[in-house]
Amino acid sequence: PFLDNILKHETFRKGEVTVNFIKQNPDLFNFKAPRNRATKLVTYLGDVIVNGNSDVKKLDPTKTFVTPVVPKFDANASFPKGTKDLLTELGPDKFSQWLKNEKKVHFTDTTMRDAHQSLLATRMRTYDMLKVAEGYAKNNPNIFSMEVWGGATFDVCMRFLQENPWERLQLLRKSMPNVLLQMLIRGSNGVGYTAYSDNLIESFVQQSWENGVDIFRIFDSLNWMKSIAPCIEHVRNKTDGLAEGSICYTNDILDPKNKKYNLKYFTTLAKDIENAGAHILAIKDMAGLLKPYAAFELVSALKQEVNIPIHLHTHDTSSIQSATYLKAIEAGVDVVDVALGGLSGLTSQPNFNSVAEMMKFNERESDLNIDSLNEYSNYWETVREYYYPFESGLKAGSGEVFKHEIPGGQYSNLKPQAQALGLEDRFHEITKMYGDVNLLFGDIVKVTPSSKVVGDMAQYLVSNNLTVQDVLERGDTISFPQSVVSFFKGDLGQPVGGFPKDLQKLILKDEAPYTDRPNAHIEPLDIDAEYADFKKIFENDLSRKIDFTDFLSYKLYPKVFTDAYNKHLKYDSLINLPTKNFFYGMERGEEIIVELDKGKTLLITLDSIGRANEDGIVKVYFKVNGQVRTVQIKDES
Ligand code: 3PY
Ligand code: ZN
Repeated sequence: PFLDNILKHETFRKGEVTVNFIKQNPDLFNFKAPRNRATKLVTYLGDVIVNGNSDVKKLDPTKTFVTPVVPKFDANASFPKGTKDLLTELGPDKFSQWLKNEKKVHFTDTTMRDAHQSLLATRMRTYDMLKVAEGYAKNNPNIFSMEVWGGATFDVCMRFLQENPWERLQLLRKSMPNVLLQMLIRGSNGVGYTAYSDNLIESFVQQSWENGVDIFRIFDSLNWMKSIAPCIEHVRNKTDGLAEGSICYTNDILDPKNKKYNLKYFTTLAKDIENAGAHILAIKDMAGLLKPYAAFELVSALKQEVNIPIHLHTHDTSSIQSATYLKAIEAGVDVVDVALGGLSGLTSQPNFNSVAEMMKFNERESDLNIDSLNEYSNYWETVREYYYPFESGLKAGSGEVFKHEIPGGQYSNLKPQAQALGLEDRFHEITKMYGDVNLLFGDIVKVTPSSKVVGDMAQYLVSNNLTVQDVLERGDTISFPQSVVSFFKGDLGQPVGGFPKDLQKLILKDEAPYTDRPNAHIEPLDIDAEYADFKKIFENDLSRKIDFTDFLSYKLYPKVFTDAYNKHLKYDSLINLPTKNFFYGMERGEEIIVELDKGKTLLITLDSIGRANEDGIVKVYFKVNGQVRTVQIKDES
């Protein structure tokens, strides 16, 4: 590579080389390690063939897969105008007014974010999204927005899928330039589980916008305005995108015994969000607790109280949430969140295809191509099979959600977590305990990350055969999970009505709690200095260019980023590897095509797998574009 750099250097090519040429051109030393991507790719495949993908915990050897059918679209046609074009034309404030004045009901498609987060533990790969993104945006340009980023996807992308979340965003942006792209951001907790310094979140918001996000759905896991408002401000100050502030719905506004989370509470919070500068108000019903008649009351009241459009999000865990949409639409809600049929229902969003049918011939019907939506639903139904190890196992709607109030996204993760703790047969004890812990904590808003605290505590109590009563009676002798201690200290902010004081004492022991913003206890980031240090460590080894977005990934998830980086060094990018092969390797004789870059394609065949030698090394024989490649893999079994 050094010689290569010399030969390519402008001075050299002009024939102007002097004796000081090398000394004067330190950039000659900027070369990357040879990419050798094919070898790295077959090393990955060899690893999975011999040892399996460590993320796949249960394999069904009888499982067969059908190739998904990608609905047709014209690759050469230009993109029809959509909401993104309108935002560019109007700017965020006028766009918000436009939306409020629309008569028809609009739809956000969550298939590429919340749907798989809530059904498949967030494992959906960019590969499967990109197959349909362009066609979907061309065939269905009247969709209000595509939720494609944020929430748990950021973490899972790196942690389990060996992907770069920013690359996913950039690629989806390119494939869907006409439709608004939406993300979910946890206020001061960003896309993490704890508070970060304000300037880190500000930078994150700005980069998210620059890389493709248009709508920022902002919430706080305790509905704390002090965490929501700064994030709305970042969107207003640093982007030309839309700030969508959320009220997280919990409990039941129609329950006369519910004195805390009643209609007044939600309308006051909504007003605060509007006053903080939000362009859209979201009702974020993360657990699917907003029942139809309550939705009518809530949306009607909010329509009176606030002047910005209202966007409703729910999860269909109970299976009655399309009725909630019907009543919300009757009350004038502006946008609802839905997922394409194949990835809808249960802990995911209500079924887009069916809700679109529900609205047919109604005065608020939207201009949708339902036949096309059905084709895409079929695509996702087939793709979903690749992800079978990540299914939650929930087979039918559950009315119990109104008791335990577990968010959809958490529900699909709770079972594997219980399994990992050897508590699979006590799953319903955990869900019941979750409800008990919520009451013990004073009935809090439960959504990431506060929901994780409740989940951790519930699992802890069940696995140690403790009850809520035990906590109250002898909590001073119990050492609680770290997340619980941190929560009671104030690290996630302040819950509605404050912490139960006696319990807080039992849990914190001698530690003192605080009540101001967690960010006040975090030093602002010295971005320039830290970015420079980061580059020194990470810059030159990867085949791709490391940039500022990587720095943000690192600051949010230092260990996860570093692990993903090291895996990238070993395997290079796996983004173009088909999902079946990513999770399950290859079968003998199987041939696959992997497009490394535009126009650079590998035809890979698995010829044979040797036996482990006495050191446990297995030789795996591939053909890559006709040439034999052998990799040696350590059998870890
Ligand atoms: C997330 O924060 O990831 C959520 O989806 C919360 O509902
Ligand atoms: Zn959700």
